[in-house]
Amino acid sequence: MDNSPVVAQADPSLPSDTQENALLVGTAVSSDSPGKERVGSDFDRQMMQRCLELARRALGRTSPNPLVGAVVVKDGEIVGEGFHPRAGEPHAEVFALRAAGVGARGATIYVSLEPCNHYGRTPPCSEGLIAAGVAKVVVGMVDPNPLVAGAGIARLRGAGIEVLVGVEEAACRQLNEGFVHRILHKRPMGILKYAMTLDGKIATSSGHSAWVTSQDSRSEVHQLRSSCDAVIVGGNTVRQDNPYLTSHQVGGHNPLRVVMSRHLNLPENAHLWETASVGTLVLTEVGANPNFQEMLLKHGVEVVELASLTPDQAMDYLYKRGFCSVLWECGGTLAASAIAQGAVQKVLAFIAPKIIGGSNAPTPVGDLGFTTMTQALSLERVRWRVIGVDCLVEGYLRQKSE
Ligand code: AOF
Ligand code: ZN
Repeated sequence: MDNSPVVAQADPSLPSDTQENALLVGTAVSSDSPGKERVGSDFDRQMMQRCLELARRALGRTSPNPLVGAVVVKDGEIVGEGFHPRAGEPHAEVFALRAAGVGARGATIYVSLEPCNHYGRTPPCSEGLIAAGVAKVVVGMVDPNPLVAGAGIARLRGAGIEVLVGVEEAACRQLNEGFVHRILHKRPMGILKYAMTLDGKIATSSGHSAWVTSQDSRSEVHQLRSSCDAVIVGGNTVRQDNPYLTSHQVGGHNPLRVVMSRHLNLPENAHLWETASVGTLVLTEVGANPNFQEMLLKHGVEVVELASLTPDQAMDYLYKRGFCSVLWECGGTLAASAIAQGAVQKVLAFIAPKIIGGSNAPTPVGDLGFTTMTQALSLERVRWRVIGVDCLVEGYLRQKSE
C-alpha cells in the first residue's frame, strides 16, 4: 500500500460523505454541532481533515486496529504524511515522522487519534514523537482503548510538548465508530442495512427482490461493504437471492461473507461458495449436516460450529476474530433477532419510490414482540440523504447500557 508523502489535496478516488444533495437532519458528521465549541484554527481543522483522508486509504483493512492518519507541519507546510495500513504494521505517526525526517524537529504533528503510550504489536508512539523532537501535537480524539485512554497525551505533556485535543473530534469519532464500539462493548458494531419499497417491502410475495433500489443506492451499498469487516446473511437470503455480497470495487476491500445457517439446508451451488477472490464463512451449530460441511470445505469455505447459533454468539465469535464492524444484510427474521439481541447499533434504510403491494410480501424487520407504538425503537442522530431517486435514512439504536 502506498504510504508515501503526498501533497495536501482532495483525493478524488475517495467517497465524499458530504453529497451535494445531502439533506441533513440532526447532528450527523459535523464538528460544528450546536453548543459545541470549535477546537483549533481553520488551518488545524484543515490538517485534521487531511489526516482523516489519509486514514481512509486503509478503509476496511485495519481491524482490530483503528483507521488513523497523521500529518507533520513545519512553518505552515506539510513535510510528512502517513496512515496506519493494517494491524501489526507501524502506526500513522511513525510513517509521518519517517517521511518528515529531520523536518520533524520543532514541527507540529496532527494525528486523528491520540498517540499510543503502550507496547502492543508496535512500540509507543508517544516515545517516538518525543525522540523526534516535535514541538506540538494536535489530536483529533482521545483513544478509548484502556491501554491508552489519555496516557499518551499525559506522557507528551509531561515531556513539555504542547498538546491540543479535540480538533474535528466528531468526524474522527465517526470514522472509527466501529473501533470505539468494539473497545467499549467487546463486540463489533452491527449495522443493519436494508432496501425497501415505499410501501415497506423488501421483495415481492414470491420473493423476487432484484432490484428494489436504483444503481446509485447499490453503489452506495458497495462502498459501505468495503468499509466493513464482515457482511452477514441467513440461509434464506442465500436460497432466495444467491448474492455475491462483494464490494465490486477495483482494489477495494471486501468484507468476509458470513452465512448463518443452523441446519445447512443450503443450495449446493451458490455464488458465496466461490471463494477464489473473497472468503466466505458459514456459521452453524455443532454436528450440522457433515456432508454439506465437507462440500463447503472443498470449495474453500470456512465452517465454524457454535454451541448455539444466535446473532449474539455470532457477534461474540466475530469480536474474537478481531472485527470492528459487521453489516447485517439479512432478511426480516434474522434482522429482528439481531435487533432483539443487541447485535445492531446502526440502521441504514434505503427507500425506493416504488410500490409493490402484497399482503404477504416480506418486510425488513420481523416480529419484535411489540404491541403498542410506545414500544417502537426510535433512531437517534438521524440523517436523511437523497441518493439518486431513492432516500437513505441513517440512524442509531439506543444501546441498553446508555
Ligand atoms: C493503530 N494505529 O496509528 C494508532 C493506534 O497493537 P498495536 O501496537 O498496533 O496497538 C494498537 C492500539 O494502538 C490501538 O488499539 C489503538 O488504541 C492505538 N493507536 N493504533 O492501529 C495508529 N495511533
Ligand atoms: Zn502508536
